[in-house]
Amino acid sequence: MTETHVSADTIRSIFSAAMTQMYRDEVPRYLEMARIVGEIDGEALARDPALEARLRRSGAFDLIGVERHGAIRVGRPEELTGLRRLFAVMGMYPVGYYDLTPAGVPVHSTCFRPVETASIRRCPFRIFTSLLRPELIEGEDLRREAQEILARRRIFTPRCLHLIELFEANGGLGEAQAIDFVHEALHTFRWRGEATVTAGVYEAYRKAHPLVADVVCFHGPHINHLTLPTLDMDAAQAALAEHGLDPKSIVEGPPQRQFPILLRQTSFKAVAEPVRFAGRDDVRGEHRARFGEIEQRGAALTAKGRALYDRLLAETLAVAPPREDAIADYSAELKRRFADFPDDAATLRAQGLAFFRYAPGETRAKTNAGTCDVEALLRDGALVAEPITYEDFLPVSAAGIFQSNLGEGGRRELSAASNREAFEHALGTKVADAMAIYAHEEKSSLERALATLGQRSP
Ligand code: OOG
Ligand code: NI
Repeated sequence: MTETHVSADTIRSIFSAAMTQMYRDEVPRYLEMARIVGEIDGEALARDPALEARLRRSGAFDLIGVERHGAIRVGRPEELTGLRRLFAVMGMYPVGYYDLTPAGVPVHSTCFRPVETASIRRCPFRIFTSLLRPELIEGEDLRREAQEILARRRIFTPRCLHLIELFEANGGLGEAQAIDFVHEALHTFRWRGEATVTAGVYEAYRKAHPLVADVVCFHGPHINHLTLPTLDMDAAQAALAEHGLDPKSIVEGPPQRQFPILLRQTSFKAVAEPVRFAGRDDVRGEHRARFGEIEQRGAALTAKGRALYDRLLAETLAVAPPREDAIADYSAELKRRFADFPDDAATLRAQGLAFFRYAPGETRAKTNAGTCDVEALLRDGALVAEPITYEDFLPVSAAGIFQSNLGEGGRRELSAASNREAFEHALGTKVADAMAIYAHEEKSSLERALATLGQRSP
């Protein structure tokens, strides 16, 4: 990057703001959700006078009411490669591989996101991106036709491709180019209310799987939801229902806790939007794909912590699956099972269940050159440990979000092995390992803090 280049963080911020504006215009119910969540957050801040100071310390205060993520779905490997190049302009890189087939959704996914802590603090916006696995479409004719339909579309404007090439050649974009780029990139994610196929073809794919219809029958990967953070997930969930926004019936993820872990999320179900189908007879219909979501993030878990989380959730789902007529049982069982998950920072750290970021504390270390007792430094307040926020997604939760928004018939029995190699081949690179990113952040923050304190690492 040179002096005249705009930073990737800045381009991502402009993009995220523009995307938000576009989605709030396109989906009025999303705007209504934002208003409701704003009220809930205001109440949470008023109720707990210490909350603001805590949020300011972690940098989260300035990001209240700022969109955290969105999601798209693409159909062809070349489209995924193109998205990788497009998101790189904005400092968003693929982290994690998610196989959604066990949940009956014929896609696999990654998340394009900023990776450096400072970048996440400036603008945390990320895009959950799914690639259709056409081999899982039932029926040979439908499968072949889907690939033919997808092969005909172009999801990037020529100007967008040109600006991506400029970025790649020069290592950055100038100010006017950056603004032009965001404008062009938005076209890729815009909803056009216009199918590329006839009503009959659309109906055939919808019957095969509503997600396949959403990917195959339109001009490109329209943004299918945006996600706001909330300070009080349970109150927000209740408020969405009270205001008639039709939220999904359960909050995905862990139960409400003193010490938040991973990710809690809920969404309102997709709205029906008018569609004009291709063909001479100007047939109109509707399509349900677009919704709104809220999330609340807690600490990233180590492999050991994650294994405990996965086990407790699997046990809950086995005993009390969240059926529409048994939601209370599910919630009670979840709470009961998660009593086994330590709920305070000290225990989570001592047992190696969560990742922490270390920094020098307020009190000076009792200099004791040569020895380096992290526990003693923490006890003395010379060193402090704050949880590292989880910045990724959870496959079981993502499956729940997909399902509740595909309407009827969103679940199929799919017996397919996950295929990370094929995904990475389509992407044109390997996905980064989220766990390694958190582990590195923990280790390097400790080394930096100890160096500042004049202590050698253990
Ligand atoms: C993506 C669903 C996954 C989340 O927050 O877990 C997701 C989709 O519906 O395309 O966004
Ligand atoms: Ni989402």
